[in-house]
Formats: sequence, structure tokens, C-alpha cells
Amino acid sequence: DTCILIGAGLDCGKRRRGCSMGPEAYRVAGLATTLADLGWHVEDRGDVPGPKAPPPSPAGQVHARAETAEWTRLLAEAARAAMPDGFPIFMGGDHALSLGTVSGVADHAAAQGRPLFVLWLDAHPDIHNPETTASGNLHGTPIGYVTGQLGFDGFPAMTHPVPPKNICFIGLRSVDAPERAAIQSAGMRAIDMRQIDERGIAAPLAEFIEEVRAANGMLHLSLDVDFLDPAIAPAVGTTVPGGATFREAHLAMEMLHDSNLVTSLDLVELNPFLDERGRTASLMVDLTASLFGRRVFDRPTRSFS
Ligand code: DIR
Ligand code: MN
Ligand code: MN
Ligand code: MN
Repeated sequence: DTCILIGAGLDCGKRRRGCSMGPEAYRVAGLATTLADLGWHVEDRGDVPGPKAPPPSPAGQVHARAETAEWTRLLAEAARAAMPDGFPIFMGGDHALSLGTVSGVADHAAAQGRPLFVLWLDAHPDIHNPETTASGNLHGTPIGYVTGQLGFDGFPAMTHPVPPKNICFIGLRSVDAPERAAIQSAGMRAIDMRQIDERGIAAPLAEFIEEVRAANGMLHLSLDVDFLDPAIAPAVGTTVPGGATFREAHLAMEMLHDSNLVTSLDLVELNPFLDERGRTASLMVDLTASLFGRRVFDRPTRSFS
């Protein structure tokens, strides 16, 4: 099996810079050799040559609309090209890269006649659009874009919008009023940290996996560094206390590996400039290894519900 590394050093989805260094940090942390050691054939397609981040826009304005629209076009094309060849891993880059990756993956799924599901592991739901965002930072808008919300003038049309019911958020703990309203009115599956405290991470994740399996879906995983607790993953501009633990995150990746349903991955929001001796990059590589089959022992399949 082949996995395809794609550098997506998009840094224009927010004003604080540094995510452009993410792809190189994943390479230095050994992502390719880690996956090769697990038996994967690894192909690194290099970095998508998108525009650099412009100087910060004034408060209240949408920051870097044109640059983000161009990245969206380039990354959708890269995703459409990679999907038939293997399992793409988009090495971010901030979360605005998912406007492009998810739309390209959605086009591929539609061509296969299969529904696309999206698992969003993040402290934030990123369901704004350019009209509702208070920050003006487009990394808060990918779910708004891929579900077909309006307001994205100048962006490529979302040809195959993802139905909101096909999206599952896990790890939420920073949700503002318009986001809460959008999630509730669309009836989306949203697992906040309280639910993880009460039920653990395995039960709600197993429910979603079974739904994807029953629909013969393809599953795109978008992993934001701030899903993780800042104590173990400090290298992100938007830390929120009370995130997923080391074991919760690895268990989720191990279950997703066992499901055999994940077909594409975003690694987003790593800001190596904020890291402590590369520990966050290394943790993200280790989580990716669990997703790609690293385990302590083989074990019989069991269910968690
Ligand atoms: C934040 C950004 N909710 C905003 N979201 C982040 O700007 O509206 N996403 N950091 O992961
Ligand atoms: Mn995010
Ligand atoms: Mn079509
Ligand atoms: Mn986040």
C-alpha cells in the first residue's frame, strides 16, 4: 500500500505565522521512515507551491482571502490527483488547508459513487464562513466551506458539498454562539470534552465508525494539533486547556486503523516555532503511526460500544 506525503505549508488562515514550517518539521521528525518501517510504500510529492502569507489584515477584516482561495484551488487539485494513487497525508499548514483537501477528496468520493464522511478532531468546530467569523481568520471556516455555506466569494465552487450529517466533531471545547447554532440546526454529531469525560472516547468514536461502515463511506480525518491537551502538544497558536490525553488520542488512531475506513488525512496547525525541542511534531508523527498500523500487540477485534 502506498501513502503519499504532500507538503501544504499554508500559513494564511490566521495572522500568527509559523505553520509554513510544518511540512519540514514532519520530515525532520521522520514521518516517511516511520511509515516505511510499518510496511508502507511512501512517496513524498514535495510542497505545493501556494502563496505566502500576506501582512496581517486590520482587525475585523477577513485576512488573506485571495491567498486562501488560491491554496484551496491548488490543494483540491493535489487531492484529486493523489486519491487514485494511494492514501494522501497533507502535512500542514494551518486548518485553512482543509477547504482544499476536503473538496478534492469529496470530488474523488463522488466519482467513486461513495459518500464522504469527515472526522474533525479539534478543540474548535471551524464552521464559520467569511460573514460569520469574528476573527476574520479563515482557518475557522473549512467546515463552513465544505458543507456548502455561502459567503465564499472568490473561492472555487464546492462541487460536491459534504452533508453536515456526515461530519463528526470530537474534542470540542471552544465553540462560539454562531458555531453552536450552526451545529445544532444541522443536527451534526458533536462530541465535546464533557462527553469524552463521561463516556470515554471509544464509545462515541465506535458509533461513528459503524455509521461510516454501514454507508460504505470513505472517511477523511482532519487532525488539529489543538485537539490534544496543550501539556503534551504545545506547538499550536490556539491552545485550549482540557484537551485529549496521549492515550485517548492514540486509542482513537488505533481504532481508526482497525476500521480500515480512513482514506485521507490532514495534519494541521502545527507551529514548529512554538515547539519544545520538536516534541509536538514527534507526537503527531507517532499518532500517524498508530493510524497506519503501529501497535504493541495484535489483538482480536472487539467492539467498544
Ligand atoms: C477560531 C479559530 N475559532 C476562529 N479556530 C481554530 O478564528 O473563529 N481552529 N483555531 O482550530
Ligand atoms: Mn481547526
Ligand atoms: Mn459529480
Ligand atoms: Mn482548533
